[in-house]
Amino acid sequence: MPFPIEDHLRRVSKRVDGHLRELAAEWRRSSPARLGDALEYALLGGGKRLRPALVLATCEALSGDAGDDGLAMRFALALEMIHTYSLVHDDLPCMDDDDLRRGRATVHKAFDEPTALLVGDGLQSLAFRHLLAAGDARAAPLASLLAENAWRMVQGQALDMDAQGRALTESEVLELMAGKTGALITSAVVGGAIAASGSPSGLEPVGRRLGLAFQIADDLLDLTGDAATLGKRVGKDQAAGKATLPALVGVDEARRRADAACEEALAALAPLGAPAEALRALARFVVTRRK
Ligand code: GRG
Repeated sequence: MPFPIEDHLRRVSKRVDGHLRELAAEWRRSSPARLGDALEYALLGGGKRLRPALVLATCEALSGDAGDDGLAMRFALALEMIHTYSLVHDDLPCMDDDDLRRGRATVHKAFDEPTALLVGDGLQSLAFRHLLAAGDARAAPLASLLAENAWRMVQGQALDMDAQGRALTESEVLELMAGKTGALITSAVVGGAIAASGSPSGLEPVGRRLGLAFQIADDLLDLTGDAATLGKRVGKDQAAGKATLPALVGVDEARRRADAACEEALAALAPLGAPAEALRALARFVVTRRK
């Protein structure tokens, strides 16, 4: 029987949303009202919660504690806060200038630009504060992992901005993708492993393959998906002349590479057996998703 990935993601989202709702309520009590409202709006605006799901499934695959009170959940929430900050900042007029995210107004449209900037800044601090409050020796290596990969994401974004209006080579595009999107996806898998066993457990290449597959799938959705399902504008990479893998090698070859990256990840996960079932289903979801 196929793994019920949609149900699984719904269950993870419900757990993650519950924790984020509680945290947002706590921050609202101690923040200026507009900032508190905007933090809550940004964090609870839907989203697939794919990164938290990857953290928890990796932890489970290695027989770690993926429960609500465990370190893996704490890391999953911190990672989702960093991901949310990156989306809020990326949507700003000085970056991608988007009005729509997760099917509703972006934070700077629903509030204002300075508030959106502060939401992103605040989420960076709050992510590390939440993770380091764990009182667990593994929180420090997890914080280092998150800091390193959030920095790699910023570098990837800078490469993307430098590339506007100029042709990139394939290796430059791959480097950009590995930073902008791959870094946080890789940290989800590695973080889940560290929370479970104290070490990356050889799963970093799996994270990198999934990061690559995710970004190619995202670029393909931008070309072939529809705005109503995706909850964001489509066709904007092409309109902006952005260097993406599908633009460089064509849609069919890009699809083939995403599938190959997914297959490589699945092969590496095969020895983990039944406990890695959810993680393997998430790997497949990365390339089959419609949003
Ligand atoms: C501003 C420092 C800084 C970085 C921005 C996130 C990012 C880097 C750029 C966003 C542009 C973009 C759409 C990249 C493609 C990959 C990506 C991060 C897609 C959104 O992630 P999903 O699909 O989003 O997991 P949800 O809404 O489901 O959480």
